Order: sequence, then C-alpha cells, then structure tokens
Amino acid sequence: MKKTHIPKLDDFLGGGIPEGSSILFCAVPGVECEAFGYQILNGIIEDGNKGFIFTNVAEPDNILYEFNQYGWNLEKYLDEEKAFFVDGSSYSIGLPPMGKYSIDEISQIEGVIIKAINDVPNGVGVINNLSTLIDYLEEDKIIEILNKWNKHAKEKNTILVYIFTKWDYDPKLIKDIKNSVDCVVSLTSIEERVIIGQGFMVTSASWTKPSKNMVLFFVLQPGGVKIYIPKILVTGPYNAGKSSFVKSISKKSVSVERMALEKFPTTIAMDIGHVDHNGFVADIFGTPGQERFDLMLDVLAKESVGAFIIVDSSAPQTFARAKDMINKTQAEAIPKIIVANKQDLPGALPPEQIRETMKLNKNIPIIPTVIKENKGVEEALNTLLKLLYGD
Ligand SMILES: Nc1nc2c(ncn2[C@@H]2O[C@H](COP(=O)(O)OP(=O)(O)OP(=O)(O)O)[C@@H](O)[C@H]2O)c(=O)[nH]1
Ligand SMILES: [Mg+2]
Repeated sequence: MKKTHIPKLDDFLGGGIPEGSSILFCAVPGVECEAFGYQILNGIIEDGNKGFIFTNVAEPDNILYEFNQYGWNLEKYLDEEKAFFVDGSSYSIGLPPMGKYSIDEISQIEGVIIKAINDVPNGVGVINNLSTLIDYLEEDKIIEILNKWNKHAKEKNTILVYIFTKWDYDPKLIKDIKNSVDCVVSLTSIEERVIIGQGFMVTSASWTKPSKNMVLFFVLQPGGVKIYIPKILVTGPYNAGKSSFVKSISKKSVSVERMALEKFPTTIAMDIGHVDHNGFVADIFGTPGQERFDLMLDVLAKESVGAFIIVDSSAPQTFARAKDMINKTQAEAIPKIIVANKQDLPGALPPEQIRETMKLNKNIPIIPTVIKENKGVEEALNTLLKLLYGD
C-alpha cells in the first residue's frame, strides 16, 4: 500500500493504493482535478519513491510553477533524479522538449509511457491528462493502450494515476475507461441553489468497498487538496470563552465586539474564524452569548454541520442556558461536543459532573479546556472532526 496523501481518501481506500494499481480521477468539467495527481506524485516521492509526470496540457515549466504554488518542490526532485517529465506538450506549440522523455507525435505515446513506467518501479506515474489523449486517439486504441499500460505497471509495481475530465464523450467509452482501471474517484461540483463547492467520492475500487459519502474539498495554494467543512458553530452562554475559542483554533479571526460595562469585550454580532488543521479547512462561526442577541442564533446556526458548545465549568448556574442554546440552534440534530472551559478556575466541575448536571447523553463528548492557555483546544477540534468524518 502507498498513501495518496489526499486527506480522507486514504481512509476511504482502506489505507491507500496497493502497489501496481491504477486510479482514475474522473472530474466533471469545471472541477479542479490536477491537484489530486500532483499531490499524490509529491507525497509518494516524499516517501522515498520515484515518479514521473506525463503532460499534454501544459508545458513542464508551467507544471513546475503550479507545484510551487501548492508549496511542493518538484524541481528539487528533478535535480535529484527522483522525478522526471514525459513531455507531450512542447512539440505541439513548437517549443524544444523538456524532460527525460518527450514525444513529437501522438503515435509514440504508447511506447514512451512504457519506458517511463520501467524507470519508476514501485513508484508512481501521473498521466495529465487522459482527456487530451482521447481527443487525439481512436476510441478503441485508447482502451487498448490503457490496458497495456496498466498491465505493465502491475508487473513493475508502479501506481498509475490518470487525470480525466469527463467532457461530452460517448458513455460507452467512459464505461470502458472506468473498467480498465482498479479504482475510480469521482469529482463533482455540489450545488444547492448556488455552487457551494466541489466534492469527491470513491465510486469503485478493486481492493476495498466504495465510499457511501461525498466529501467536500477545496484546493489551496499553498496546501493542495483539503477537506472543506462549510460551517462549524461555536455557541454557549455569556462569557464562557466562545470568542477566545474561535481565536485559538483559527489562524485569523474577526470578532464584532463591544465593551460590556465599559470594561470587558463582549460579542454583539459574531465571531468568524477559519481553521486549517490535519488536512481539513473549516469556516467557524461564533454566536454572542447574551440573550438579547438571540435572534442572531437562528441565522448563524443555519446550515451548520457541527457545533462546539462552550461552557464555563465553574458556573453551573449557566448550564440551563447552555441547554437552551443547544435547542435554539438545532444543535440537537448535528454532531456536537461540549467544551468544558475554565478548568483552571476554583470550583470548576469535571466533565462527568457536567454531564450529570446538564443531563447529557453519554455519546456527547465533553472535553475539558483552559482556552486562554490553549489547553485542550486541539483535542476539542480533533474530537469534533472525528465525529464529523470518522477516524
Ligand atoms: N480563567 C479563564 N478565563 C478564560 C478562559 N477562557 C477565556 N477566559 C476569559 O473569559 C472571558 C470571556 O471570554 P470570551 O472569549 O470573550 O467569551 P465569550 O463566550 O465570547 O463571551 P460573550 O461573547 O460575551 O458571550 C475573557 O476575559 C477571557 O479571557 C479560561 O480557560 N480560563
Ligand atoms: Mg464572544
């Protein structure tokens, strides 16, 4: 098995891709799919293997630039001879070829890729992309070539990654292409009134069960493919530490606050933060705690996929309010955890006592924290991510 280094995908695939297997990233037009190939190539080389990238969409220089944008140094791998290009694009625009192998007409492609596979045993080859090849080759020929490459790659234990945009092709051709590989990952856009994002799911794999769910993703520069969580809610009673929590888990955050009693900042509209953690990115929305702003709760809670309920563990008189906020935000129905904050204060109740006092179901995790010292914050974050996306 080799890891794909795409967050969640390795879990869906039962750990990664077996050596010698082929994987097809099949995208609807408009969805970014190159990053998946680049990320796998970069990761597998980083793990100590060799790899090549065939390109017929952009010249090698452009690909190098794109790798840089993602924060990956392909140039270094080229210098160290851990990676090489198969240049299938320069000839078409009259540029000198760049890379270990190149073609100057399409009929050479079959043999050149076989040579490239020979040079990266136990490694990886990325075909970027299959759609452009199809445009130049006969339909029967393309299936014949794919079968040859995949068979050869199997003998050499080389993983082949195909990048494919599903233009308006004959459905039979698409079916044959999918049947010629070991695994298909479908990439689509997800729409709900407006396009809200892009998603991927494993639709077939010869070594494991396909996934049931589509996950949203985002391609970041730098960073590459990340799992995207559109909305996580942070709520809880007045002064519990919600704004501090949003600040603590975010790289950047904004709070709309005003001095309460001209002394302490209190949230009057909301906190907005953005988390980038363990391959996940998420937008975080914090509510005000005071009851007079409760009309905000409804608005902020809409379309949340998970929630942190922050409580001041030393203020059990606020627990009823916390339960009330859970109800008001519909957090009843979504995965949530209780953040038992201010564990540093005298009289702070331990998690199990909070569970008892609040009469909380056993399956709701309660994580003790001292947010102002960043204690327990990461555990709280990991716990909710786990609830949302499994292990
Ligand atoms: N002792 C202690 N104080 C904390 C901790 N976390 C936050 N605080 C303090 O609690 C106060 C309230 O924190 P905020 O983050 O503004 O709380 P909030 O829930 O956003 O408050 P509202 O928006 O007004 O409802 C601040 O003075 C924080 O410094 C903690 O772990 N321990
Ligand atoms: Mg606040």
